[in-house]
Amino acid sequence: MRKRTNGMTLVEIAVALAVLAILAAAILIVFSSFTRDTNNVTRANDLAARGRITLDQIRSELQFARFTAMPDGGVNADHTVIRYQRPIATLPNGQQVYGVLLNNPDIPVPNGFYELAFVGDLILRETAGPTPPASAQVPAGIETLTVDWDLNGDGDLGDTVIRGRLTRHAYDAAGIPLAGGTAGLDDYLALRVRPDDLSCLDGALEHDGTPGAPPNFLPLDPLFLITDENDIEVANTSISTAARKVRVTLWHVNFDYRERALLRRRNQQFVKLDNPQS
Ligand SMILES: [Ca+2]
Ligand SMILES: [Ca+2]
Repeated sequence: MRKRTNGMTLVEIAVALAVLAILAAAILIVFSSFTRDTNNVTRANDLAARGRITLDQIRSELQFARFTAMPDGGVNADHTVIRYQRPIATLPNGQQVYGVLLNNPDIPVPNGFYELAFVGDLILRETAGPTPPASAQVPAGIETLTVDWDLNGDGDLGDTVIRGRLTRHAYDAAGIPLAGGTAGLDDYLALRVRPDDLSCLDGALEHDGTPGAPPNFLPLDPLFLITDENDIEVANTSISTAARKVRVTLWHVNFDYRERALLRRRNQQFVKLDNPQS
């Protein structure tokens, strides 16, 4: 019988190498899927953090806001724009003057007003999703990305989501935009085209569960909602002393690493109005 040497045969080495290669590949696969998952978690956390920062900014913006004593103060029809004034000076008799304060240097513009407005920059459309009409919130000519996967996780391909940004604009008393009065607040925001009214955008972005037609869609989840003490909506036509808070709901979105899913995060806050509405 041939005596076995202490070393490994060529075949044994080949087998060992093959096993090592398989192990390395397996580790790589596990690691890369772990990295992707971590990547998605990071992206989702970034969205939530973005929401908290923007809510803080909006709170300091709206805390002293007043909607009355100006034309069309309050929110627009689909709650994507909020128009308000802020106190800019106090008269000798103690009365507050409302309007706009332009920064750097501080230039008071009595009776001017601000708007926080959502404006879309990308239409994200599922294959059977509606095409919204052009509007102030969905400017004509912005890109449309049609996808054959479910953006909002409700099991159908019939939804359209508008991704966009939130910008603050300042106007003089006549409604003319003020130079230097525009400031970007946030981007990667998203609102869904309302199935019952394609010219309206709404934050009802999650799992509407309704492949069917309106009126069976999610309860409305608007961007800005003016409410009373009990969190009940105060309609624009009757903004008065009853208005106590602004409910702000932000949806942020980003693609996941495979670009086959939309990561979505919702942040909401009630901003208490410190100044009484008159
Ligand atoms: Ca869908
Ligand atoms: Ca749907």
